[in-house]
Amino acid sequence: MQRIVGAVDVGAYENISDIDHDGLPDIYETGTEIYVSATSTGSKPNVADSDGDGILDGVEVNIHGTNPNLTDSDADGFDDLFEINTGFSPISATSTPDALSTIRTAVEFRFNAANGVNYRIEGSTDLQNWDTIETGIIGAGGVVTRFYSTENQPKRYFRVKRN
Ligand SMILES: [Ca+2]
Ligand SMILES: [Ca+2]
Ligand SMILES: [Ca+2]
Ligand SMILES: [Ca+2]
Repeated sequence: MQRIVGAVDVGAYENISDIDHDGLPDIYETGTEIYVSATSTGSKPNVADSDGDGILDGVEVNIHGTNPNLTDSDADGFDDLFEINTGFSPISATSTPDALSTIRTAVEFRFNAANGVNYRIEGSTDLQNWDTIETGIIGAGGVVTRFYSTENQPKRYFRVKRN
């Protein structure tokens, strides 16, 4: 069979062992915990996510270019996965998530609670079905205030009941 010089010879990889199924051949995973190159990664051949940062060794090496032995490849104080998920570079210390802050409006829920009375707060998405959000609130003859984040929060209706 004629070989094509300069192209990936898929046939050569068909029988290469990847025990932990992380996308890196065992022979590339040297287990030294020191990354040298994509074919000498320092990662563990029997652990799919050597540094435990939530990204497979092969995905770190071949897709993100991050270090499979370090949770924070660029040492900027944020883990690789968090940087990737927030759109920052995990391999550039000048691209760092603490440059970003956001403002989000929360719900402030207030009710007047009588002295010594036990209240519970319920929430609903549809005004039909109500779930208990907090129970055992003992009134002190004044206003009770709660703040609820609106992030990933489908409940837009709140009410209070005496227990
Ligand atoms: Ca591995
Ligand atoms: Ca990893
Ligand atoms: Ca990593
Ligand atoms: Ca980082």
